[in-house]
Amino acid sequence: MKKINRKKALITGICGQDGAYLAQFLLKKKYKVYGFYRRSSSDNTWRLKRLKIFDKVELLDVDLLEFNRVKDLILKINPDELYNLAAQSFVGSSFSNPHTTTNINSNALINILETIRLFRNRIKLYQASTSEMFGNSSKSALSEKSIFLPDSPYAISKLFSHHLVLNYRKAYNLNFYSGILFNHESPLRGEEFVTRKITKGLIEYVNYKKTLFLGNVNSKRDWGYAKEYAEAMWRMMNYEKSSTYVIGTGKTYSVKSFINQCLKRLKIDYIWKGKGINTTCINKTDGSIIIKVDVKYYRPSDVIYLKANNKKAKKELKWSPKITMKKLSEIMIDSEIEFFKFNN
Ligand code: NDP
Ligand code: GDR
Repeated sequence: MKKINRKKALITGICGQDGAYLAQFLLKKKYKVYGFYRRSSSDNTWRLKRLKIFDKVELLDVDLLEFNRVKDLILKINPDELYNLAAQSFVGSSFSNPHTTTNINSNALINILETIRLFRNRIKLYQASTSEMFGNSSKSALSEKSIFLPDSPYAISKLFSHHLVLNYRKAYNLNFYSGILFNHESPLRGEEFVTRKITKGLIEYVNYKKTLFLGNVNSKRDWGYAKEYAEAMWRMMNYEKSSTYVIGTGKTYSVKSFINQCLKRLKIDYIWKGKGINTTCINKTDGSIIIKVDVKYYRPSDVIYLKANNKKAKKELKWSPKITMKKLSEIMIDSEIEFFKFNN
């Protein structure tokens, strides 16, 4: 029988939201999938299990700051495509943990870049860049040519890595890609990010009448569906030449609008009262407080408006998102209800 040569992909941060969806997508494309993850005493592989792919990927426990281990494993696996997704990805936490954020988001990347440059320069690399790099630079739709004005240790660490990838691509003629992804969410989103915090919090409100506390509900984000963004990463890596792409929906909504859609899905009649730190969302039927703003969740500095210009990705990658923010809120609320039933 003829032996089929499966393409090999290596994903750092495979246990995160994007890592799990990307692994699922690549397995469907018949790739052999390897993942670097960090060993933990509590289970951090739940997303792979929920997607039923835990036993289909090869997991390797790696400290990404250990050059020799990173190098040896990359050489041994010899992947066709390497997706660097591992990160301390929570913007809020980067203010209190700037060292950790910089170590994993910036310094660890150097081990990968040097390994490819020195030993395996045919490996394609995808770097997970972010719309946070734009900061509050403009209220226009942001493209690959827009100005960067990072406003958090997280955004700064990611901008350093973005520039490093561009520098290695140019200086050493390497197949390096940078995806500037705008916010993308799903039922697999970490619970501290605002969309998931809202869907989980509202289900707790429905079941226990527990009030949900949030920060600035007027921030606007360009929210897409993570599953569609995993495909964009792959399309990028398989485009004819290495480049940088903005990936987003081109629409922006406030945190409050996302909440409103969730409340509609839950058929709760509500009213917003007050402004700024005095904002509350009240249940019109029984007067209970559904949401209350708490200054504790405000950031020392925050990006207040982000909207993508995705024309380049649409034209060159033929990538176009289909899931709207309304649909996304429905997917997340419905999944949260199921998840709650399953666990209670
Ligand atoms: P997650 O936070 O869900 O996943 C990040 C992964 O990195 C987790 O598996 C985490 O491990 C791992 N990680 C964190 N610190 C370390 C460390 N010290 N050593 C090894 N692994 C570590 O993020 P997403 O999946 O949402 O995002 C993927 C990438 O894309 C990130 O780089 C993020 O910054 C970037 N990005 C994300 C966007 C989004 O909207 N989701 C938008 C733009 C960019 P563990 O599971 O153990 O915590
Ligand atoms: P973000 O996502 O910072 O955009 O980074 P997050 O969901 O944390 O915040 C979005 C906006 O909501 C406001 N907000 C709150 N945020 C959180 N987490 N918790 C709250 O209680 C709350 N209340 C209001 C925030 O202030 C902010 O304005 C995400 C991450 O995935 C990054 O890794 C990625 O690079 C960017 O998206 C694009």
